[in-house]
Amino acid sequence: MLDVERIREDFPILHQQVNGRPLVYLDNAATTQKPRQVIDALVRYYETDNANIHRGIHALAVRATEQYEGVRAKVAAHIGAANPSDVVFTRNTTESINLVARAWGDANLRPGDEVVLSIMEHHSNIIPWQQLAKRTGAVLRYVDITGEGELAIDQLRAIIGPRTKLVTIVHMSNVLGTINPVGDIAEMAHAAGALVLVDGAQSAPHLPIDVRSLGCDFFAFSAHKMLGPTGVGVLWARPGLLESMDPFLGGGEMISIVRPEESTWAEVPHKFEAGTPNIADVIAFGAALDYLGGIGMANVRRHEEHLAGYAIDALRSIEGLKVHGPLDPERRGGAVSFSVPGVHPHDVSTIVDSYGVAIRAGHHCAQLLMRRLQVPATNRASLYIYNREQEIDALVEALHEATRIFARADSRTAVR
Ligand code: 7TS
Repeated sequence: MLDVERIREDFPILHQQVNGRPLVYLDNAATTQKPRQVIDALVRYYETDNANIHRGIHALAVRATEQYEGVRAKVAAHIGAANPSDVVFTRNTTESINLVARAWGDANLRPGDEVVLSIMEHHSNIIPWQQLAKRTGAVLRYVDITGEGELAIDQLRAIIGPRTKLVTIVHMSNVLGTINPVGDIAEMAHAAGALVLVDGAQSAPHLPIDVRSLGCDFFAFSAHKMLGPTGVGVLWARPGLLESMDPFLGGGEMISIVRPEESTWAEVPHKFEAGTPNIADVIAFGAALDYLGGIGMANVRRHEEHLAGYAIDALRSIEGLKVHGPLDPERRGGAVSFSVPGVHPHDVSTIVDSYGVAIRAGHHCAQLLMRRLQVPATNRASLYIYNREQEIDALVEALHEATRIFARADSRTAVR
């Protein structure tokens, strides 16, 4: 088990009162808080090493370049990738997916080709494919979920066929918490000659990841959901794939030789990192990876599995409350969406906020899933390494208060 109290000492932001109560931060699926080590790395870089990278041969440029490239190697190690050169830094998961849609999709899809995705995808794994379909005449095929909020795997098996060129699937749902069997999905897709993109925005922060055993072709995630700064994303591609793709953006840093009419490209991954990258935040992301590595991702997972089970049981003790997604913590992560009967999700969040508890209300950028669940929005509590059982208790106490307030309001309306 994690020493949560010890971990909490590293997060300055957690030690504050909100609305007169200790802050309970349960919006980690949106973004996580940053430990002092990450904040210090940012400050240290700007105070001692700031320079542009991959150019200039002065000492600061060399130090900045070494640190930036060192983080690429750390990312590769963190996700079990064989080569740092298969890791591209982007701005976020969204940009990583758009990069694949443009640089791979435009060159490889023809009218009638199929892209298979699920209705539990985040908009960032839907919209780029809709745009690609418009450009190329490709067709999107959606896989449904089961009543338990798991991927309808038999339907997926039936949909994948000779026209399938890409299966693009979320590893862990940001709404349902569902963990999808991406290893099995990759086998099915590859048997049909299709590639597989895994949206790892919610899995990379919470599960041990080994891209080689997952068997996928692309893996995308964001630093800010795993203790790192905003503005840094990762796209990993299977060895050889990036070489076969044309660049997404053109400009400085990504070229080899520039001629008036035509130019040649730099080696991968630099071919995909046009312009000055987010040097400082990439370097600080390295401190986040060190931090998670120090804890161990298996320990992160164990902690969250326990806490998710605790949260689901505690939430379900509220009469009529519905938890969406799998109830078994072994089959899911710590993003727990729920609906409180008779209270709009935004009202729930506002009341809970008055207790110092930060949760999210809304469609969570998953409107297709909301429609399938037949709800306009949900509330969502999402967990991380610094959360404790007593914070779940604070949430549940605040939810009881929300239901009491709305029950009173209802009875007043009924009298009138
Ligand atoms: N994919 C999934 C599964 C996500 O949860 C998110 C962000 C993204 C992609 C996009 O990540 P970005 O870093 O490019 O924005 N999810 C959420 C969320 O659930 N609440 O706020 C952001």
